Amino acid sequence: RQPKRLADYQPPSFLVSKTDLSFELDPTATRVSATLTFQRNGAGIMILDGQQLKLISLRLNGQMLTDKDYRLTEDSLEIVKPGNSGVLEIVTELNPDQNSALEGLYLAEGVYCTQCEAEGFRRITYYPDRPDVLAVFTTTIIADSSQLPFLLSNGNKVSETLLSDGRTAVKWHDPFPKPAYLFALVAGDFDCLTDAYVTASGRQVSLEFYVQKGALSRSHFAMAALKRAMHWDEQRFGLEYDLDRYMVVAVDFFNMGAMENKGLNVFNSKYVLADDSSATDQDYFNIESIIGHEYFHNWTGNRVTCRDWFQLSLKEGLTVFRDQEFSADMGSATLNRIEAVKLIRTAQFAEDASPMAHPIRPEQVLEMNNFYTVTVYDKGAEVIRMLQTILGKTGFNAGLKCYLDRHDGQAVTCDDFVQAMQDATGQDLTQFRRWYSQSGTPEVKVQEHYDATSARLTLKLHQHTPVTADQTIKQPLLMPMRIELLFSNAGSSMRQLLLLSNEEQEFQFDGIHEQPLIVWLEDFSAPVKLSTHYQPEQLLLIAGRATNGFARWDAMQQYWSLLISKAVTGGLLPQLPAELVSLFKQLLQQPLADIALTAELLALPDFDTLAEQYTEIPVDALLSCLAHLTQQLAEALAIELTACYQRFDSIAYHYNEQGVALRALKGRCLHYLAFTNEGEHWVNQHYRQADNMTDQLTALKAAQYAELATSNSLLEDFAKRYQHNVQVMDKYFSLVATTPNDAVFTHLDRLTQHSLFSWKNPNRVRAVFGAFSQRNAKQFHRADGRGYQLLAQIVTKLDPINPQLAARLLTPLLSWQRYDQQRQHLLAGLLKALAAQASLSNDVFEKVSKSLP
Ligand code: DPP
Ligand code: ZN
Repeated sequence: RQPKRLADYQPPSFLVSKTDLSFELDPTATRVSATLTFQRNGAGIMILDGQQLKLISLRLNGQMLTDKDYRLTEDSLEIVKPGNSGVLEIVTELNPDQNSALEGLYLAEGVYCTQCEAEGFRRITYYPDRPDVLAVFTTTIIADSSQLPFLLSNGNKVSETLLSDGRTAVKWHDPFPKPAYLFALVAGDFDCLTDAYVTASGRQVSLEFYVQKGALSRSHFAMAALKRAMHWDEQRFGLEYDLDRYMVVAVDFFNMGAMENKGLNVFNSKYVLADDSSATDQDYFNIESIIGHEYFHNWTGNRVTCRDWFQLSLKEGLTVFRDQEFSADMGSATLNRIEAVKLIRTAQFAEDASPMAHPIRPEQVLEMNNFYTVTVYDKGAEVIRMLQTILGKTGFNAGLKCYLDRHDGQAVTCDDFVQAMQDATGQDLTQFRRWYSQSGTPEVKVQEHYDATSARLTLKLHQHTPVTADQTIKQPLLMPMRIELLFSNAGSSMRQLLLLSNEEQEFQFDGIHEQPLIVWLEDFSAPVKLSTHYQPEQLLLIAGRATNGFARWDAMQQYWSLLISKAVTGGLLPQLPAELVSLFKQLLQQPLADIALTAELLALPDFDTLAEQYTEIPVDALLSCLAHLTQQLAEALAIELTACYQRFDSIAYHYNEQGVALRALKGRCLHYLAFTNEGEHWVNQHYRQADNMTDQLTALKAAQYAELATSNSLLEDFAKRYQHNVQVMDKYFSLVATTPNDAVFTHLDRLTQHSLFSWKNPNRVRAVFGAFSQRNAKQFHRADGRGYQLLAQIVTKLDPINPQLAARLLTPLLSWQRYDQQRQHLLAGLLKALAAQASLSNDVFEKVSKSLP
């Protein structure tokens, strides 16, 4: 198996200017006729990609080709003498019903659906399936419209014809040239919610949401979110929608969250369907942000796309950044930043430390699906954010405009993007480009020296990026460090942006008349691990005083990390310091104006965040420390927690910033109250009084974490109540999978027998086994290896069904070197056994083989 390398990129030898497709839909024998108008673009043979296709016929310029005119392999078709230009007609046959990988064209629950990114189009027809071949697509779908009333594809609908055999032919035309990965086809029966949007320049756009029958009322929020996103992109970046129609289809069988196909987004139903009784605040948040994300791709991804898949972050990092900015404007910017940083500090730092470490622009890929990662997406977004910090919002906006003007209609590289930023602002970004090629988490050490006689403050910074599995040589990066100097006179402070570029660098401030307390890395201005020399009291001061909300939360996180690491090193359980208790009392008695921030300040770091601070993760010690601290906080603050909980009357459910904040604060109190003597009472009451899904889940989770006796009966009640709503049942599945004791294994077994469970549905599998392996540290990381064994079995079972899903689930097993000897031994054994299996998919093979020495 040969990986592809970025360094080997060659422009395509042939381009396709026009792609005409015709689909005759049939569950087991769909016929696809593709007519490609091609031109030579350089030297080289004509090789088309194709997988799992049955070739029916092939014509070149009207002439039937015979087997001496072409060469067919497992995954390609070579045309021996194509000439310099011409028309190639390819007829293939496929079996959508058998397609459980959910790539290419598949049939699930009566709906035909495609997923072509990254390399799924080659499962539809033979084609130069690479993002730098852009063609104008015309698509005809032929089907029995009594069974499939909606036949959808990209662009504008050209015609609908009733054929003599009773079938219907619907023709679509997309005027914007696009790579094959943005192609989409959907056929099925849906309820359709329609609305309209008028763009800033007056273009009328019809908005259409296609959802499962009966779910119309659950699509209103997503529709409203789409309109907000369209408006926001006009306001913030001056970007308008460009077609007459914007369609979103929600399907339950989907590997990803959603897909930005031109004019026809396909969404995982999880990220469209919502109402107050079934969706949590988090669900609403996710829907708005993903609706925004896919919409924003229309410019950053579709109008300007990637030259090759190594450049994936060009569109994903940028679009995640855009959706984060959108979410920040729609709700609490501080809370958004906290959530984004948590993800970096958990999953992304873990990826950097794993055998799958890669730069945001990977250099070598066996299976592209393995590179839709937190590094490419979320660290990618952090890199874009740093550009904005360095260039300022105005400079950044100008850079984005230059990039889009310059490259509209093209397939380009990350370098092209940075060049546009540089040209628009005049800022030399040569060193900054290293963020694209260098993997790993930089570590920054800071030292402060204050000299009272000269009133001079000297800050000394040192950066170092440890080697990663993929790369041994690391260079210094250009990183923006936002800081604040706090002076003793409350309210007096000074904020600065430092640009660190050398391995070691000093910054001097004169006229500083007292030694300030320094808040480092406001807003997490660079995705690094920072080591400071704070005393615990200083961190509490920062938590109380820093101007930046994120920095206050971060100081609390550092405070706990410090306390816990001392305990872990000493082999003891941490004791609650008195000053912490009094700070928490104060917060509970007088929550800040920002209630949402208060709720975050009262939270302990999660297991994954703590874990990333250790080379060898002390699983058991961390889990005991967290449980112990929770118990201690509950005991020490029972009165204040109760008062705070009762102080805010529950208001009727509404998804808005204030409602989210209040539920979060009450939820945080309940989380601790569950550990008090009256835990059962509080949890039961919270559950019974809830008029919304957020509060119900908060109660269920609190009961489960505190291992209250009521937990099981509440869960049963919940399952009964929502047995007909599969999106909610996924939440139930996940809850059961996070049972913190031995019983979880029997439960998991039972869940896979549940009538709603299907190994072919990624949402179900993720709800059960994703939750178990990623959110049940206690059982997953059992020292006897039972959790690991189970996951390895599941991966083995899933690989032939859906390799993309199997490879994703496998991730937690890869980092075997991060654990103690016993766990290392167990994990390595399982990985070796996996590697020894015949016929592993490329997806699983790539990850397993990288993880073994
Ligand atoms: N699911 C992916 C995304 O929108 C596909 N590009 O980020
Ligand atoms: Zn995306």
